[in-house]
Amino acid sequence: MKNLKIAIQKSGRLNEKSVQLLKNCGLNFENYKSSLITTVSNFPLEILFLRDDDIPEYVQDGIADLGIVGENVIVETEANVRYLQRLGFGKCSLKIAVPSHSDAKEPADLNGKAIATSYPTILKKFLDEQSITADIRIISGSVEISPALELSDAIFDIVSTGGTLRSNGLVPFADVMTSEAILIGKNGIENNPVVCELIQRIQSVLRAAE
Ligand code: PRT
Ligand code: ZN
Repeated sequence: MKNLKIAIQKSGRLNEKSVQLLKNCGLNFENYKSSLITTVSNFPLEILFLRDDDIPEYVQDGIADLGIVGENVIVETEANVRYLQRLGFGKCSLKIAVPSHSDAKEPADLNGKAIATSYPTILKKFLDEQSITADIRIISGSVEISPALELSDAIFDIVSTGGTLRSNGLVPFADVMTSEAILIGKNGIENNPVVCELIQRIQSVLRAAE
């Protein structure tokens, strides 16, 4: 039988904890920074190292059977995948924030404002639900600087400690979603015995850490 493939982040905030989780499940593999794929020597699994943004679609399309990625990325890409297990790391929230001097007081005050974000799909859905019409400006990085540059009136981004908001003179305005790393799988893969075994091992690692 062909080995299953799991996609994890190549580098970035989720890489180390994803690697650690798989090692704690007893999987032996080389973790070279330069490799894009590695084989687990004692379990029928290969590990693909990818940009996190690509993981949901790779799993949806079956290029990978499983993936570990932030829920925010799954929701943003609107990929059709199964949530198999919440993993308890990579926790953050996605918030709208405004400059501390802003006169915006409630969500409706965002009508007609420009909001900078790297997560346009999640933001649009929130604004639609609140019947707000705002101008969504898609920026790929350093979103927090855009109000100071007068590129936007507000931002929508990931917040964890809030330090980046504060150092850019921004204050939280609306909580849109919370996120953590999730084990996802392509539809139907949850019945595969190798996947069931991996999920059981992950659950015992998570329980032991409680
Ligand atoms: O290269 P690649 O595309 O794979 O990675 P990336 O640069 O897109 O993502 P990366 O590694 O930054 O984050 C991966 C995932 O970690 C995100 O999709 C989230 O699910 C999760 N996560 C958890 C975070 C944070 N916490 C976080 N704090 N992602 C980003 N941040 C950013 C935040 O946007 C802010 O700009 O960190 C900055 C500091 O946050 P504060 O509030 O602690 O100051
Ligand atoms: Zn990314």
